[in-house]
This record gives sequence, structure tokens and C-alpha cells, in this order.
Amino acid sequence: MNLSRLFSKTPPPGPFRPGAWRSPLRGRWMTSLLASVLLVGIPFVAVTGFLSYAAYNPRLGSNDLTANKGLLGFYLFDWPTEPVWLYAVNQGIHVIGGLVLTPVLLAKLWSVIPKLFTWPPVVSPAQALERLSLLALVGGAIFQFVTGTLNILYWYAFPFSFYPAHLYGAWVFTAGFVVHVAIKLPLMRRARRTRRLIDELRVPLEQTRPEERFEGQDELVPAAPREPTLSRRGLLGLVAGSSAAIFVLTAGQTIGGSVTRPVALLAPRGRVYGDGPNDFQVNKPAASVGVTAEMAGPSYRLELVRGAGGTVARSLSRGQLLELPQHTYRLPIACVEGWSTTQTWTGVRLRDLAALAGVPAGTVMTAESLEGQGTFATTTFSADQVAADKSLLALRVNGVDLSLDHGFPARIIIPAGPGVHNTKWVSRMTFEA
Ligand SMILES: Nc1nc2c(c(=O)[nH]1)N[C@H]1C(S)=C(S)[C@@H](COP(=O)(O)O)O[C@H]1N2
Ligand SMILES: [Mo]
Repeated sequence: MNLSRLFSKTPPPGPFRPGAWRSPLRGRWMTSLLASVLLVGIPFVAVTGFLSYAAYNPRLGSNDLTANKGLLGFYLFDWPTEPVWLYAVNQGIHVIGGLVLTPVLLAKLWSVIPKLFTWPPVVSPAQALERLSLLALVGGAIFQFVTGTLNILYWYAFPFSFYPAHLYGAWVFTAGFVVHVAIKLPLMRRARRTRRLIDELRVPLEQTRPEERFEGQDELVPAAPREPTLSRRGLLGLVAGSSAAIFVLTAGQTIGGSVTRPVALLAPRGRVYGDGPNDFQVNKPAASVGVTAEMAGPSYRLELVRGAGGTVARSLSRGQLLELPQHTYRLPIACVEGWSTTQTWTGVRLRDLAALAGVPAGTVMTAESLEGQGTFATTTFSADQVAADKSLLALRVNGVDLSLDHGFPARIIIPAGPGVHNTKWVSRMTFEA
């Protein structure tokens, strides 16, 4: 294409032509109605997302491998250990909220698509800046929704690591979102007042007409509208119905229960279970990370180490662990992907193990797994987490020994924390002395 065309007043053919977009349903009112839903919903998804990052204890040990996170972690704090369902609820809101808002986001993008093709593309430096901020907003939104959804599907179709990418993307999207809301809020409120939702829901297809041009300059209302094939209430019903369907098909993974869990058909995890009392979700089976029954057999020892690179203070067999005081709590495993499962765990308190290693209860601790080098094989816990009553090295679940897939001989269960910190097949604990 000849570059000078970019500056010509005549638009190229296709979607840039005036009149190329002809849906009679587009207009400021429809766009601002969809925007209001996102304005309420997206902050919930964003805030729970940033909280989820804090829950990972990114300031400790090698928990956080995000390069150059710099100022992005300015707000981090010690994640609490009560109430025990904290992370399950946080992550349920984040993941289910994001999925449920997806149809609304798509409808909103559809409603403003003519603006993507305005001609000429750049008229002034100020307008160029505004379009650039929209790139952060729209690009950021699409990036966050797509990577988040692919991540819970374990479909790593992208050539980068999910965790830092979703974190950087969150800040780009948030910046774009805040600027956009600040600029558009007054316009949105005026446009919302041009119609009433309750009236609009009574208008059938035959009486569906394009919106009035809002304040005389509504580029969303087509100059030559097509006949409607869908009423406004039909479009809103489609969006609301899609969101409701996604909610019903996923919420059960967080809420659980014998009725809701089986209908969580869109929640990809949770259909490969174990046997009897060990019959609940397995994230990564032992075989998939190279942990064998032999490694977990009679030769197994748990090493308690005082100080990084320090000496082994104690080395305990599973039999010796079972002789220590045992405690039982009902606690959830709450995965970052949004699913959770609450079980009854029995084992040794982490703070009793700290005492055996000869350190105070409130000591930062790093756990390692028989798994060796895996991403989830090493986790560092805060002093509060080690000291908490309900923080266990679990040996049994629901009254029986752990299955190999659930972390036999011993696994960590931390109250209120993310599932990924419930390290399975624990072979060494190093307490910072
Ligand atoms: N060693 C090890 N521990 C691990 C994992 C792992 O892959 N390796 N997965 C973690 C994740 S992401 C979750 S959600 C929980 C799941 O525990 P479960 O498989 O018993 O349900 O274990 C955690 N502990
Ligand atoms: Mo997880």
C-alpha cells in the first residue's frame, strides 16, 4: 500500500468506508450499558487477581521468578492464615468472574468496533495518544482474558510463561482501564439516561429502531442501518444467558457439593479422582512428575535442616512422624485455577517440626519435594504460616493414609493459602536460622 494513502482523506475499501458497519443495535446507549456491567465486574476480577499474587508469598525465597517486577510488587503484604477459605473464595471470584464477564467483554468490543476503523487513523497528536491508551485497554483486556482462560485449560498455546505475563498484562490493562473510565465516565452516564433498560426490555424485534445520534455526534449509530435481525432485549438476553450458562457450568468447582460439582462441565479439572477417602481432585499425579512408590517407600526420610546450607538437624521416617502429636483439621486445597476441595487432614504441626529442628515456631521455612526440580517442587512459607495451628505436614486424609497422588508419604497443607503451596511428597524442610 502506498504510504501517502494513510494521510489521504479517502478511506480504503472494506471496514474503513463510512457505512461499512450497519447494525441498528449499535449506539451510545447499548455501549454504555455493557460498559456499566464491566465497570462493576472488572474491579472484582482485578483486585482478586492482585491479591492472588500477594498470596503466593512472592517476597520469600524463590517463590516468585518474575524478572524485573520492580515497583509492581509495591503493595505486597503477608497473606493471612485465617479464615481458611480465604484463597478459595478469592480465586473463585477471580476465575469465575473473569469467565462470566467474557460474553459481556465480547459484546462491548463488538459494540465499538466501528471506532477501530475510523479514517483517517490519526488526526491529531492528542487523538493519537487516546488511541494508544485504547491499545493498552483493548489489547490488555483481550490478553488477560485469553491467557487466563488458556491457563485454566492447561493449554499453553503462548510462547511465554503464564505467571509473569498475566501479571505484567494486569498492570497494562489496569492502567488502560483507569484512564478510560476517567475519560468516559461522564459520557457513559449521560448516554445511559437516554433510554431505560426496563422499557427497552419490552420492545420486540418489529419495533426495534436505531438509537438517536447521541449529542449529534454518535459515530456508533450507522448512517444507513440494516433491518434489525435481533431486538435489543434479544442481544442483552444472549449476553446475559451466555454469562449465566458459564456461571452454572463452572461455579461448582469452587462451591463444590454433590449437585453443583458434577455440572461444572466447563471446569476442566476434577474428573480424575483417587480411591475411597482419597477420591478428590488430583492436580499432578505422582507418575507425571516422576515420583515413584519406591521413592516414597521405606527408604523415605524427611530431613529437617537449620539454616540454608546448614546441617541436617533431624532425619525422620514416616513411622517417626506418625509418633509425633497428630492434629486434624478440615481445610481446603484451593487451586489458582479456581477449583477447590475441602478435606479432613491429619498430621504434624509445622511449628512442632520447627521445634524439632531447634528453631522458634515463627521461622521462615522452605519445603522441597521428592519431585526434585519441578515448578511446584519448592515453596517458601512465611513465619506466620509456619506458626499457625492449622499448618500441617499431613500424613493422612479422611482417616486413611494419603494416596501417592495426593502426596504420600507427607504433604504440606497451609490454611487460607493457594493450592500450589500445599507441597506434595515433602522430603526436606529448611528453616532459616
Ligand atoms: N511436589 C508437588 N506439590 C504440589 C504440586 C506439584 O505439582 N508438585 N501441585 C500443587 C498444586 S498446583 C495444587 S493445586 C495442589 C493439588 O493437590 P492435589 O493434587 O492433592 O489435589 O498440590 C500442589 N502441590
Ligand atoms: Mo494448583
